[in-house]
Amino acid sequence: MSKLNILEFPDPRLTTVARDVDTFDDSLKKLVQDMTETMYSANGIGLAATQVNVHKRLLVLDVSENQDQPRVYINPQILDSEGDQVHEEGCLSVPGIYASVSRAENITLRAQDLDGNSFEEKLTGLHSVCVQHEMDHLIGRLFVDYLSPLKRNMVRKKLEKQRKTAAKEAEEHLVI
Ligand code: GNR
Ligand code: NI
Repeated sequence: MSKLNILEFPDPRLTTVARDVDTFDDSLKKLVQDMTETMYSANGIGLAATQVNVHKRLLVLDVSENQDQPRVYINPQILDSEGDQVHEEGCLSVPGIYASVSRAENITLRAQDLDGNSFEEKLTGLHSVCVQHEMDHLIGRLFVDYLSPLKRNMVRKKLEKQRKTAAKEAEEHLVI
């Protein structure tokens, strides 16, 4: 298993639209294992392939309390959605930024598993939020795209500042 690098906003590669997975082989299993390890190690509850610069339609998540129920959804499709919910969201590609986003409350999802078998699930609450957040990544969309351009610019500036501070600290450590 290996940990993968997570792309960060405003990296243009995060705007790539992913393509369907059509080969269910060992390299797909390895990718899912690596994505799951990357998600756990970053303390995330979900990860889309787009975030690790793989532009295929798949996502992993684990919304269980003990972080011991990893799930994978390949070629996910929302068949039906109803209701609304507002949830505070964060994103491993937009570190340290949180904002309320309105999404469907319940979704009926069709996806494939690692062997290519199709299944359907009805999802609610955080599970539903997380799948919708990840599916947005697969079409090149981030939760900050729901904010006003002004707020999105503030996010960009804050991340730039965080990166500069981190780089400066790394340099100082080197000098000392
Ligand atoms: O770790 C994550 N937490 C989270 C919280 C609320 C709504 C969505 C998420 S997904 C996010 C991980 C991530 O960036 N997935 O793409
Ligand atoms: Ni995200």
